[in-house]
Amino acid sequence: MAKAILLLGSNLGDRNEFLKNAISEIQTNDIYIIFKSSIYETAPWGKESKNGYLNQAIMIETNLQPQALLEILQKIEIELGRTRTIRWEDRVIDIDILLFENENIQTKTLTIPHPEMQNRRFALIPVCEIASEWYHPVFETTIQKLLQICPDQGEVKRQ
Ligand code: A4P
Ligand code: MG
Repeated sequence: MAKAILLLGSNLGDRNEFLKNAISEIQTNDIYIIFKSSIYETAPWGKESKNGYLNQAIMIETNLQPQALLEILQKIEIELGRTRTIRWEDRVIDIDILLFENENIQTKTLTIPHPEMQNRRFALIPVCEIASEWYHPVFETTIQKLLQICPDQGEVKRQ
């Protein structure tokens, strides 16, 4: 089985409930959860919004290939009520694949490692809690090191 790191985010509605429901849906789809980070209150990144985010990282194990995993995660987003409109728009649930083993993937639908993770404290801090020594295959260093050198100043507080 392959290990991967996912990042969950919500900034609309009952945010804790959306994270909880996303995790239980993920578990019913042949995806096994090994570690869950704490839930973090994070300042909106990239687009002005009055709604703060909750973010949580999970480490999973799965027999699925990355593209199949993405499709299942997108199905779960839709089941939970996600509608896609504008990029970075407020959302009830977003599930991104940050890392998949030490794979480097670039297709039309999938970029792994996630191309922005190194620029986002809201991603690096939760991941660091559960996988600080995970080796980033593009930057060839650990998540902990990426957090140390990350210039982002966005607020990230454990809930
Ligand atoms: N896609 C490519 N690579 C991946 C990947 N590794 N994981 C494609 C997931 N999806 C990937 O995503 C758009 C397309 O990205 C998908 O169709 C998929 O094929 P989306 O979820 O539909 O749209 P989006 O999330 O609005 O866009 P994007 O660019 O993925 O935004 P991000 O990077 O997810 O950022 N601030 C805080 N504090 N916390 C947040 O969680 N999230 C965002 C959204 C902005 N600001 C935030 C947060
Ligand atoms: Mg997304």
